[in-house]
Amino acid sequence: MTDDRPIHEVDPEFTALLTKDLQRQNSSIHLIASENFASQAVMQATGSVFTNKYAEGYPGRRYYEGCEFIDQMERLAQQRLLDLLGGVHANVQPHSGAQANMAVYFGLLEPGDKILGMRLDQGGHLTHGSHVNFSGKLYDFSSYGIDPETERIDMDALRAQAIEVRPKIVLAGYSSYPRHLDYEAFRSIADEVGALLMVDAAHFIGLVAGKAMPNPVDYADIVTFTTHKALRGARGGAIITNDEDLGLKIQKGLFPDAQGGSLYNQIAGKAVTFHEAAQPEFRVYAQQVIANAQAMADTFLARGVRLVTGGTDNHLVLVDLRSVNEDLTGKDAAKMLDSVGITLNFNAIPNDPRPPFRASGVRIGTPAMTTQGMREEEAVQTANLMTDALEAYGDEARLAEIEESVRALARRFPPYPEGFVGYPG
Ligand code: DSN
Repeated sequence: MTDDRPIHEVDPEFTALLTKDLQRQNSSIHLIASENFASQAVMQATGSVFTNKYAEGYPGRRYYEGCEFIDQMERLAQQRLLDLLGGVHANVQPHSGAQANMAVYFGLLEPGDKILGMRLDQGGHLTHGSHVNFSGKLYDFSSYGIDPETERIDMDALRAQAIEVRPKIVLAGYSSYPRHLDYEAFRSIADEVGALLMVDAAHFIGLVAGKAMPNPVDYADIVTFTTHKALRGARGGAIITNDEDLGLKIQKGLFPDAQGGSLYNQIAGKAVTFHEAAQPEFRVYAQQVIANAQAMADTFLARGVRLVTGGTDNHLVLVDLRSVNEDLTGKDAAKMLDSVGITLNFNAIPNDPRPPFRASGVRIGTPAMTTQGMREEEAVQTANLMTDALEAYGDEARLAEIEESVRALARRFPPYPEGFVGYPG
């Protein structure tokens, strides 16, 4: 028999930390662009008995017995994902977005092959060829950035670069670029140089699922993403391909090349995530995420704060802090904002004169605050409070006043007012 006592009886030391983080989540305004709050149902699935099973392999072809229901559950997750986003082949096993990207590279390329992706410090991602990451160490990445004037991806320059480099994969996608991607141009560039088009949609796939953004599955050969950002689900990754053969190669790139046994509790959570994202309410949510980002952007601009690209089309706003205080680094600003109840991360701005660990910007994302229940009115309030705090940097008395207002606002919008399933808080 398993121990069926509640967690606070079994492990009070752990439970004290859990309680503190629940309180932290319930008492702040959350603006980390890659975070969200999973539902009770998703957490029930991730905390379920599916955590107990080994099932290496894929449905119908396992290295362990006892996989009858795991197979059905994984197939359910795959089918729900294809129904939600389109495509031909779905893989729901990646532990993370990084593992999803690794599986694509492992499955389709040889070490040393060429990929063209967006530079990390211009808005890309670690796994898009950063020299500190396996991607940059194993593959021959060339990087594109944004035009210094427009701060947008210059598709003509990208085309010229692709013609020169002749990569096997053209990789689109970002972790801090606040604008739509021109999928038609990406597609035609990939076709022109005989490359596959891969889109890493981790940040925005939830907005695609909610029909608030164009769908990269309509254009790309391969789409990778995470399931816990704007998609608001269980933590993990997934891959969709538009070709069965590509899907099978990538499937092998994941298992056995990159991963062993998958996290079946997380795959269970993904199955529930895809179900939730298919509901009409999720469309309302996705629209609201973008409306909130635009309301925040407009407020910052009205207060004289410079934003990279001058605004946003998606869930992201990238603030150039130098327009508020020339001496304030991203790191110091993020720490101060967290102390007054606004949680976000510092971020390099394009061509940042500061090193990445100090940076000159902060990145704002609206998926989590929208799940908290905030709408445009609160987004405007939040942007004003944030600007007040940045302007008051160093003035502790004023910051204490601002914190009171932030906490009062946050208290009206706790993500888990009743605690969460199996643990009342
Ligand atoms: N670490 C994620 C982000 O914050 O954008 C991407 O993997």
